[in-house]
Amino acid sequence: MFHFKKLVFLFVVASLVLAACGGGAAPAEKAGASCAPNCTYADMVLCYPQLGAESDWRTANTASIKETADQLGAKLIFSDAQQKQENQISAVRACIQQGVSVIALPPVVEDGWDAALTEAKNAGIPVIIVDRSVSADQSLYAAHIGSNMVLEGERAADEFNKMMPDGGAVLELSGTTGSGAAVGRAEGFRNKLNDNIKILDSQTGNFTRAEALPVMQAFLQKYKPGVDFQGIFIHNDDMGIGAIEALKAAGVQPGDLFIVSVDGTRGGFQAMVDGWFQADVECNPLLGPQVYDMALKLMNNQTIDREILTNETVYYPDNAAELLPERKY
Ligand code: GYE
Repeated sequence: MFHFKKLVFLFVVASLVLAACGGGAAPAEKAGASCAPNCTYADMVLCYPQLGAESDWRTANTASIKETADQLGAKLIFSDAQQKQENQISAVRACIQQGVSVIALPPVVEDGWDAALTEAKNAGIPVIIVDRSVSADQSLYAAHIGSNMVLEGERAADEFNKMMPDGGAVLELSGTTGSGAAVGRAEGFRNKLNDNIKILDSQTGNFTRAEALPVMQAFLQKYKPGVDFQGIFIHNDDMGIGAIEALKAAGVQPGDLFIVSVDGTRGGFQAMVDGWFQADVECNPLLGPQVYDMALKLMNNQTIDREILTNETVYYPDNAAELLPERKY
């Protein structure tokens, strides 16, 4: 009898200790939202701290997120960080304060997210990383939805390998320094580019037309097209359009250089129709439906895939004119 009482006492003490420890565990592991397992889109407040409005890709991404919220009847808290990480971090913190259901974060750069992601986790708000990746530990966010940027860079390299079998030199006009998109594309490009093709120079144009133009002008001051370099790998169509302006002004004709870009926007298709781009590697911005679908699953504590990669292809000039009118972005 005495032993039994002692055992019961020990059991109660042990349970209390366990309960206390459990209470200290990350609240993100609690079972979804309070409406779970029956949450609907009407219960959802989704936070989308957009990174900026730097390109046509981004404009299409924003439209997709907004339109999908309207279609599904979800509430959206949207902001534009103007390509500044500190603005994005403030927007994440404001959403945590407001107690949103889910944060879907397209990070401008890969590093520097640990504090904000930890705060969201401690507040029990799941975070979906959208579009570009983060370098933070996987335990700090629920999942990633976006493109395989390394594969995009590899696809661009394949095009140069086909067009320049005897080798030569190319320039690289790269995206925002430290962004998952630029890091991945640069890495993939170097993985696959034939040894006989040299990367003569690489500079960032921050994914914008306005910044790509002077970078291309500076390249043209230093290197002679067709002599010092035969091709340009451009990390997005907007920078491609900026670069074309500089090339035109320098008297370069469409087809004088091999140019491969990324995104597959209408502007990119037009550049193929006009003979400037020989290929455009697709990167699809229309991620709204997948983001909300996953957000609802997280609210309802359903299992999700940690990594959802978009299925993409490469577009060529031969049918660019035919496809252009159907392009959604
Ligand atoms: O390629 C570019 C945009 O992160 C995939 O960002 C995105 C890139 C896209 O500015 O146009």
